[in-house]
This record gives sequence, C-alpha cells and structure tokens, in this order.
Amino acid sequence: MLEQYIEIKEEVKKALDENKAVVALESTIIAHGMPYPKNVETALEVEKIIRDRGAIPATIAILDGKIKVGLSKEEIEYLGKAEDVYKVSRRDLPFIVSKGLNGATTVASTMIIAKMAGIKVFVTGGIGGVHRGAEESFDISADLQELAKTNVAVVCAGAKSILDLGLTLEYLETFGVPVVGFGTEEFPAFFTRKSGFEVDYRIDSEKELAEVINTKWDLGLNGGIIVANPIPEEYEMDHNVINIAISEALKEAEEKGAKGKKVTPFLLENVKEKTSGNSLESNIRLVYNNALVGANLAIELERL
Ligand code: PSU
Ligand code: MN
Repeated sequence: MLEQYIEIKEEVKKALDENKAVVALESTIIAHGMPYPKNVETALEVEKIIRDRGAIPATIAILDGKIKVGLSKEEIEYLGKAEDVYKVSRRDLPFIVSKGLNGATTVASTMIIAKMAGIKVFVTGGIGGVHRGAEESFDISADLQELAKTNVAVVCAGAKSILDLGLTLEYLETFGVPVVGFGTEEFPAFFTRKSGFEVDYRIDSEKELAEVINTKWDLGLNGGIIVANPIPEEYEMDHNVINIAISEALKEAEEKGAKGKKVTPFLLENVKEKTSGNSLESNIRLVYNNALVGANLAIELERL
C-alpha cells in the first residue's frame, strides 16, 4: 500500500535489503535552513562523508507528491534553489502528498518516513523543541512528539537556544525520550558545546550507543533517542556573540508577530543575518560532525 506513495532510491533499497547501514537525512535544512549554494554543497558533502564511512545516505523529501527516500544530485539541487517547497511536518504530510506538491521534511516527518522505509538512524543539525514563552504560546515543536513515538535514533548537535532548553529537556523526560550526550555530560546548544543543562546519560562510543538503542527497541519501548553530539571545539561560536544575536532575533519575532510554523524559520534566518557568515560555517561543520557519528552508529547497529 505504501509503495503507491514512497519511492526508495535503488542503492538505498539494495542496502536495506542486504541489511547494510543506511543514514536518513532531512531536507528542511536544505530548503529553509541554509542559503543557496551552500545548502546544496553541504547536503552533497554530508552524503559523501556518510558514503566514505561505508554507509548509504538517504536524503528525504517530497517531490511532486512522491515521498522520496534517497535523492539524486539534481533533486538536491532543485530543493536548494526552488521557491515552491513547503516545510512539511507530521500534520502537513497528507496534504503535500495528495496535492502532488514539493515539500522539505522536518525532523518529525523525516523520522516518520525513515521508519516507513526501515531506516534506524537519522542525522540532522538541530531538533525543534519547546519555545521560550511556551507557557503562553503553547509553541512546542511536533519533533518532540515524534521522538516520543517513532523508533529512529536522531543524531544532532542539541538544540539552538532560540528554544527554552530546560523546558525542552523536561518535556522529553515526561515523554520518555532518552537524551544521550555523545562524549559529553552537558546538553549542547548547537553553536556552542555547552548549555548549562545536563544530559541523562553520557556515552563515548557508537558501539555502546548501538547496544542501548537496540535494547530500548527489543524491550518494546517505542520512540526515538537523541544523540546529542557537540560541535567540534574549533568551530564553536563565541557564547556572547550568539546569545546577543538570539535575544535580538527573539525580540524581532515578537514585534513582527511571527506565528506557527513560521516561527522557527524566522528565528533561524534572523540569527544567521545577525552573525553574518559566522553561524553558517559553524552550522555546516556541526552537521559534518554529526554525519560521521551517524554513519558509525548505523554500521554498529547493523553489526548487532
Ligand atoms: N532547528 C535548527 N535548524 C533547523 C530546524 C530546527 O537549528 O533547520 C528545522 C528542522 O527541520 C526542525 C524544524 O525539525 O526546523 C522544527 O520546526 P518547528 O519548530 O516549526 O517544529
Ligand atoms: Mn512551532
């Protein structure tokens, strides 16, 4: 039944059939997270890093209503340039698919599609979370609910402090989502290695990570797991610079009344502008770093 909607690229299908390591990648970061042409260059380089480690990359998006698992170079190029690409989270999926439109997938929808395809590991930059002021706005990313129910491990560099990181971690605890620090005791804040918040568990190797994930799912404990992998020290941003940019972006979002699915892209764009090229370079480097861990993790999971 699903075949009517999903198209899995040949090399991805082959790898899945042969129980080889596959790593899912999202496309909101390409269409809405970075400017052209850096977005396309980054997406292609991430795929290369994963391939060089011996795993198969599967970038996920919706093109003309088809759910694509694994994209060609041309398709990635299209997503990076086009203006008609919707940001697609769980609630948007049926509309974009049935209307035959183009969509870039968020963490939530990439997890859903990865699960449908049988992919266990997904690499991204940062996850969505509980927004600052959520006690009034109720703005909590659908990514968190997805992490609570869908069996995919998500490798990220934590979450940006455009969010309320404390509330995000509380929410994840309530919904039983393990937050693992990869080589760290502290939850990383995307651009910086530290946030002032502790993770639940520190794990130092991909093999150990794979064992924990496998055990979780063997026990029937559904849901994802967050592998929080801090940005390498040499690419970390200055705490002051990034914090000031984030406060200003938040103020502007409030003044302009940004709402709903536009909030996150508005804040991301604004922070990027306020830090010029600096934050973009950090962003790219942390994704590369996550790609490496994700590929290693996918390989370890297949060995078990
Ligand atoms: N955070 C980032 N970069 C991103 C996103 C979040 O630092 O590109 C994107 C991801 O695709 C994430 C989505 O799943 O934004 C969350 O959007 P929202 O807050 O509207 O759920
Ligand atoms: Mn939101």
